[in-house]
This record gives sequence, C-alpha cells and structure tokens, in this order.
Amino acid sequence: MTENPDKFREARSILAPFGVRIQRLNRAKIEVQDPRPENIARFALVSALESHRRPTLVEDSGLFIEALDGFPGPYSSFTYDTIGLQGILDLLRHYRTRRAYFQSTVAFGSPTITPRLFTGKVRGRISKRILGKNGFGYDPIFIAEGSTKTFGQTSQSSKNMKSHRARAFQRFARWFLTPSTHTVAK
Ligand code: ITT
Repeated sequence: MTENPDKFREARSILAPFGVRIQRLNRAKIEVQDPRPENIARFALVSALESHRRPTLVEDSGLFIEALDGFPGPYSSFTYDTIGLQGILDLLRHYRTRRAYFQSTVAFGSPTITPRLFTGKVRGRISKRILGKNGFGYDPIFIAEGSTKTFGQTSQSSKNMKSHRARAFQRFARWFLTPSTHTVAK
C-alpha cells in the first residue's frame, strides 16, 4: 500500500525475481509522527488491515543525514515537497561531513499473521550538486558507498543491487518464501 508509484515500481521489480507479485493499493498511509520508521510502518500496516483484510505490505522510508542529526528522516516526504533537493544542499553548505543513509522499513501482515518488519539500509553521502534524472525523491543527491555517481545517474537495476529498499524487500521475500515460518491465507 503506497501513494508513491515510484516506490511501488521499485518494490515490484525487486520482488519479481523471487516470483512474488504485488498489486498497488493506492491509499493514503496513516502516518503517525515518530522518530522511528519501524513504529510508523507498523502503525500504518495495522490501520490498513482494519479495512483491507488481505495480506498487505507497507513501506516507510527516508533519508537520514548525519550532520543534521538524522533530518529529514521520518519527515523525508514533507521535506522533499517543501525545501526540496536544493534546500537540503543549502542546509549542508557549511558542514564538512556529508554522510547519510537511506532506510526502508517494510511491514507485512494479514488478518492472520502478526506484523513482521524487515529493514534495509544503504550508507553513502550527499552530493554537492543535483545530478541525474533517474529514480525519484532524493536519488539525484545521494551517492552510495563505493560509487561515484548519484542514484539519479544510475539505472534501476544498479540501484536495486544495493538500495535500502532492495535489502528490505529481499529480506521480506526470503522470509515469505520459507513456508515453515508462517502460512498466508490466499
Ligand atoms: P507512501 O507514504 O504513500 O508510501 P511516501 O512517498 O510519502 O509514500 P514515505 O512516507 O516513506 O513515502 O516517504 C519517503 C520519502 O523519502 C519519499 O517521498 C522520498 O522523498 C524519499 N525516499 C524514500 N526512498 C527513496 C529512494 O529510494 N530514493 C529517493 N528518495 C527516497
């Protein structure tokens, strides 16, 4: 469940090689204010399951910048819509460290399965300029560790090799495909 079609597209392409197919439920995620993405994802999932009584995935993600004590973190969506990429670069102008990470927290549950959380992180740094047109959100200002290009300059498949979202959804898929750990009523 997400209102963000880019997140859905990525999740679908990450899960496809596992043979796990998902459909987008285009509904507003009920987002509590909490510094911990795990709490936001869990609450959103439990709220969604009140009306959507089927196996459901919810994802909460964000960009955490070290020099800004983790900002925008849980406020990533709002910050992107307000000050945007240039606003982040302006905020960082006088800082020496540009270290940052993306985190994705996937929550899965159904009326018969208690919510399970899967987290993925990718560490990197904020670029000095906005670079590239691929991806979405903060991709044009985020350079993953070991790379010289922003996610905005890399292909979807390269991003999927190391992204926070890939790591979280791959963890989910490995769990989901291990039948001894649970049963999902289809
Ligand atoms: P839903 O709540 O409906 O799922 P959303 O876009 O509001 O959609 P979040 O609350 O999880 O989702 O906000 C995450 C924001 O963080 C998102 O809008 C982007 O701006 C940013 N973000 C998350 N993952 C990203 C990625 O892989 N690349 C670039 N920006 C990302």
